Amino acid sequence: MKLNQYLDINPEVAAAVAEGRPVVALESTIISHGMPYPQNVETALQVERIIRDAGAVPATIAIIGGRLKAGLTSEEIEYFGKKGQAIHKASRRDLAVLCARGEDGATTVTTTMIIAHMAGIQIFATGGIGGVHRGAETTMDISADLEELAHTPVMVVCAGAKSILDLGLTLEYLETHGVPVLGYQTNELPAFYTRTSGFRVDYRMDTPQELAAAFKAQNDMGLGGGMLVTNPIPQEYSMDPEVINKAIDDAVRECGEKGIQGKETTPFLLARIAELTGGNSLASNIQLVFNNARLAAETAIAYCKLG
Ligand code: PSU
Ligand code: MN
Repeated sequence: MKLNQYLDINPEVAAAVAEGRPVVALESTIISHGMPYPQNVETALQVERIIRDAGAVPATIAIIGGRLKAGLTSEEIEYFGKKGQAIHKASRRDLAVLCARGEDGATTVTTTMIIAHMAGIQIFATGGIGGVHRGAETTMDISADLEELAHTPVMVVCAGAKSILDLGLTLEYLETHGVPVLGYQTNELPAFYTRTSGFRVDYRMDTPQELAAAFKAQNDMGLGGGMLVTNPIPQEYSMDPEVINKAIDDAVRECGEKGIQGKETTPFLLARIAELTGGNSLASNIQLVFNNARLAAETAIAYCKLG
């Protein structure tokens, strides 16, 4: 494998990739900007344990001192969790400058996909992706995550999209850019905190083997681009739609009133929704990440078996 001069692959991850063993990438913006300390660090460490217990190697991805890192130590995870929003939230546009300046960066879905691909990792687990924001027809706020899914061949396992986004427009965008949206054991796009949204996915897949086979076909044909797996939150942790939708509507309205824009929008909404639901949304968020980590590990194992 040809490595670029900015990339450091943790030795355990490098060995697994070289030997064709399963590896699951994890993002660091969810740690620094997606959850409060200390739950962010506890969750990140537990997610790594779940992936190991399932038989795959975790690779949490971040930028440290201008180096692209595939695989963090627990001390590094603690550092990202403690620094929180003081860390630069790094999207595609930030990579070059952060590396040239030797700075730290928390990787979003976009930059985690980029670095995972550089490191030879194909499967990535997270909570939620960015998408087309409500009101995007005037703000043009469309997450770079969608563009990255269109171009970079990494499978992203998420719990669907939150209704802080416009779910219909997000699906339209993914369709235009040729990104398959797969429902795991469901025909409906899950809405992150709830199992249903009223929107249909492109295909229902019932096993990790089916997911792996679809991704293998896409890669073998050289179609390029990623694949989005949407895995519903387990029933016992899903939220009452009325409660969560009210909190989301209130948070979106406050966001507009405060004039919050750009990269601050998603972290503001996540934190405000957690406050408005008395922490219930955070508890659900943590459980759905665990659930996605398990499915991603099983899919990575199935993918490796395809050779
Ligand atoms: N959704 C979540 N938790 C998160 C994010 C999204 O439930 O932590 C983060 C991810 O890193 C995602 C990013 O890639 O927010 C999207 O930000 P933006 O909307 O600014 O593109
Ligand atoms: Mn945005």
